[in-house]
Amino acid sequence: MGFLAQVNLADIVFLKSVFQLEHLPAVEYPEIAFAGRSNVGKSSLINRLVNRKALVKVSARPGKTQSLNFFLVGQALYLVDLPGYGYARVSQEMQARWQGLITGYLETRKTLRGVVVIIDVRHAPKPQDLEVISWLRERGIFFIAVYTKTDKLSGNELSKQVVILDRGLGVSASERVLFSSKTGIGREKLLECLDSFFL
Ligand SMILES: Nc1nc2c(ncn2[C@@H]2O[C@H](COP(=O)(O)OP(=O)(O)O)[C@@H](O)[C@H]2O)c(=O)[nH]1
Ligand SMILES: [Mg+2]
Repeated sequence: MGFLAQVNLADIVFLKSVFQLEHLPAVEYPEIAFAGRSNVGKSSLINRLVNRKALVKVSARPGKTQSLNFFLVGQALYLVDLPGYGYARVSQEMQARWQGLITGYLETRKTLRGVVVIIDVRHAPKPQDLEVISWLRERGIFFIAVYTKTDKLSGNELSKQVVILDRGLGVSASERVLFSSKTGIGREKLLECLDSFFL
């Protein structure tokens, strides 16, 4: 049985928001981080994963989460909601600061097991997503790509988009999961993939 199967996902509590690396919680539990462009559906995905409707605030206004948000799950695991990247309507200085916070965290965090990179399945491959995936690869950080909002496409459109994204992002079928926070499709598969972070 995998690590996650033994964790009570429904037992999730918000711990803290971190705006500076100095304020990270003590390294106590293994961690899974969630990254993605603003408004991609990151918060919705985390809520679906733990099957809670509104634990993580779902926002119609993008670019709001500027902090690393730590959630403690089953007294055994941290889920870390990273600030959304690529939100154009903040200053360059702000973007640089966010990026520093995210990369600083990902590069130094000893307890980080892996990163979930969330991508809107409807969109063309974005340079920033490619950048993040290459960056994680270069550093040997485990990741799984999640193509979310699949409920918004028909079967045909979906198959076409998946091929385009796989090619554009250089991701293989075993490195990504098709997901919908609305229907819950892909949840079990994603949990399996996350479990492989703990092998
Ligand atoms: N139809 C559909 N809508 C989604 C899905 N995931 C997120 N959304 C919607 O996309 C918007 C942004 O979601 P949110 O989780 O706040 O994105 P975040 O900014 O990345 O955390 C909200 O209006 C969500 O209801 C999904 O899988 N299917
Ligand atoms: Mg969010």
